[in-house]
Amino acid sequence: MNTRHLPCVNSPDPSSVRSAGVTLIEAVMSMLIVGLMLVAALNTVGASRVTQSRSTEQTLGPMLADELMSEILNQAYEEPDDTPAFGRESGEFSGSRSAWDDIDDYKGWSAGPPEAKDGTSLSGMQGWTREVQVGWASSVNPNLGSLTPTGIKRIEVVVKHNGRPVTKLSALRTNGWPSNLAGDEDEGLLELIPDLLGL
Ligand SMILES: [Ca+2]
Ligand SMILES: [Ca+2]
Repeated sequence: MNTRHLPCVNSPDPSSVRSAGVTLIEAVMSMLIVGLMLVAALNTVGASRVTQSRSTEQTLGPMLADELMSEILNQAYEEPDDTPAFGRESGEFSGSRSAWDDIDDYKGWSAGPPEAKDGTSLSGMQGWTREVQVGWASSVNPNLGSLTPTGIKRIEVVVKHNGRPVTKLSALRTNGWPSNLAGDEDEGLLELIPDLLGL
């Protein structure tokens, strides 16, 4: 009769088991620390990019608003060559501002990316949009709107970046000079109100 002897298996050394356990814990802890450091680094990079984007918006937003508002305020208060309409008159097309010659020609206009007066898109301005609203302002309280002509037009330019409003610039322009209101009489400009939105 053959007797088969099983190989003798020694029990693991308890000290080596403890050592392996400690090594595993150290590895896990190291991975956790590295992971936390990576998350912190990514958060820092993200915050830096947001700060950079906000800084760009604070610079370009007012510039774009100022440039367009200056153009509008340099137009006549009312259509000089045709029967005035509160909006664009005949022959003044929305594709180009070249023929626009009075303030309310800009009513409801918007372009993104922003355009020069001849309709040429401004380079490097992807993601930016300019919008204009023109309406009547109350002669009693110019902060309020009016559905009927009052002799005061409110112009509002809003600049958006990636769909988010970042700058609003408002101005009031008069035809004659209302004696009950203060402002720049020579220009017929009552007030110019800059507003950085969401910054
Ligand atoms: Ca016009
Ligand atoms: Ca007009």
